[in-house]
This record gives sequence, structure tokens and C-alpha cells, in this order.
Amino acid sequence: MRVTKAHDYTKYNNWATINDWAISISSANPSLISRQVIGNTYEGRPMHLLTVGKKTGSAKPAVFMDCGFHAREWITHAFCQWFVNEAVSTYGSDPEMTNLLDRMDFFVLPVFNIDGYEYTWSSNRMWRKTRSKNSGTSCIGTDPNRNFNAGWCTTGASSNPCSDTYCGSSPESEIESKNLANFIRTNKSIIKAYMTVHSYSQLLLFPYSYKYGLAADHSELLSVSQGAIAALRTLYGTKYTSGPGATTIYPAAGGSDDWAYDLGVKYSYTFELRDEGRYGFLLPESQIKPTCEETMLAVKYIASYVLNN
Ligand code: ING
Ligand code: ZN
Repeated sequence: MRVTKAHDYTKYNNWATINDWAISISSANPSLISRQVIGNTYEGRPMHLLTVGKKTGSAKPAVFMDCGFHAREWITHAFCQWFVNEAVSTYGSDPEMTNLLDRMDFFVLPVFNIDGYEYTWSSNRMWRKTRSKNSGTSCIGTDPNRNFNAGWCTTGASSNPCSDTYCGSSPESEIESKNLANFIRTNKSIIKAYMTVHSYSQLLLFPYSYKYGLAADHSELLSVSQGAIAALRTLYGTKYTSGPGATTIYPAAGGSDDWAYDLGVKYSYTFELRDEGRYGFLLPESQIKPTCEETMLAVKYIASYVLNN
């Protein structure tokens, strides 16, 4: 007899566990989840993407959300798992979630930088970048959030492969960036919002980060972000700040949110989850549940806004 332990959403799970979970939650919820591989990582691991939404047979507008760009930001991987479980377990009982899943799809990539995440479990808990080889140096990896084609490597990024913010040898030099960008380009006509989940600092950022100039949709992006962080705060009083990346955190080129926005995905946001620095990347497991519960409110707020506008 094979006894399967239930997936624990209140613990940090390694990639093997997340991978098994992605496969089993999809097959257990065939009317709400489908699964595909958008490509392999540098070290050859499959990037599983879950499509969460009621299957209707017709094309629906979609929200794309990824977690785990940066390997050490473990609360983000936990959030994507939480989101998928919460979606399927509140469908049919929570009216907002039911409406969202009936009328739109969520593309969820639970672990973008799988190789880096594995490395944080095996060797260096504070690893940030991918694990690709760089020519002419023994330094490993590129910062995937400096690797997109948005003012690439012009500010807040390094051309030194030994830096933690190395922009890579060219835009989308990382196979993980290319896989994600190709998927979004291919599905551009249905993707209405892009959310990329990072930690930490309790911020909700939107374009631009690669320049100080305001986005054409600045006032709408700002008001939606303010609604989202107000919703988040109702649960435990957690305070977030929102604004354009360049002035709210720091100028940094090559981020995926700026790239998606300039491609035409208007509602493009970067979350920086808990905390404000007490534990930083080493957020205790006891904070997974409250962090995920409050973040759900912000994500649902943005998705509902997008659906109705
Ligand atoms: N913060 C982001 C980073 O990549 C960011 C901030 C967002 C930069 C959007 C550029 C664009 O540095 C973390 N914690 O990774
Ligand atoms: Zn990050």
C-alpha cells in the first residue's frame, strides 16, 4: 500500500515536492486545472505551468502569475502553491473566486528559477540568480529580473557575471526568461494582467523601473494598486506601499514587469511580500499562512478589476 502524505501548504517545499504537487493537484481537479510544460531550465528541469479556471471550451481573458524568480525568496513559491489550492478549494463557495474562475484563467508558474531554488536547498540558502555558466569566469548565474528586454542593462544592473544583479550576455540569454517571454508573446491577446511575485519589503510595484518617466496608464495602475493594498491590509493590518519601481524601490532595468507592460499587458505588477526586513528572505514558516491569506486579497482584487474593465 502506498500512503501519500497530504501536501503541506504551511511549510516550505522543495522542488521535487512542488513538482509532484503540480502533477497531482492538476489530475485531481481536471475541470479546473490543466498543466503544460513551457520549456526546460538550464539544468534540464521542466517548467510546469498550471492553467486554473473553469473549462468552458471558449477562450477567456487571462492573468499570468509567476513565483520564484529569485531563488532565495521562498515565501513566493509558497504563495503560488497556496493560490492554486485556494482557487480550487473555494470555487463554488466563495462568490468572487467562483466568478473569477468562471470568466477568466490564471496561468500560474509556481517556480520560475527551478535550478536556483534547488541550489538554495542544497548549497546556499541566499542564492538569487539562475545557475547558468558564464564564459570567461567561474562565476555562475544571471539575475533573471535584469534579463528582460526593457532598457536592458542600462541602470540598476551589472555587466559583471560575478554580481548578483548580472543582466546576462543579452536580453533573454537565460532559457528560463526565454521560455516565459515566448509563452507571454504567444498568448498576448488573452493575457490582460501580469503579476510577478518577489520578496521582501511589502511593496506593490508597477512600471516603470528602468526609467523615471511615468507609464501611460500611471493613474489607473496607481489606483488599482492602492485598492489592492487596502484589501490586503484588511486582514491583519499589514502595511504595503505602492508605486512605480524606479521611485518606490530603486531604478532597475530588465525586469519582467516593465517588459510585459511595454509588450502591451497593461496591468503589470511586481509584489514584494513580507516582511520589511526583520527576517527578510528567511521568513519563518509560521508566517506562510497569514502572508498567503492576505496576499490572496490583493491578487483577487486586481483580477476582479481586470475582469470588469
Ligand atoms: N526586488 C526586485 C528586483 O529584481 C524590481 C525589484 C522589481 C526590480 C521590478 C526591477 C523591476 O531587484 C527583489 N526583491 O528581487
Ligand atoms: Zn526578487
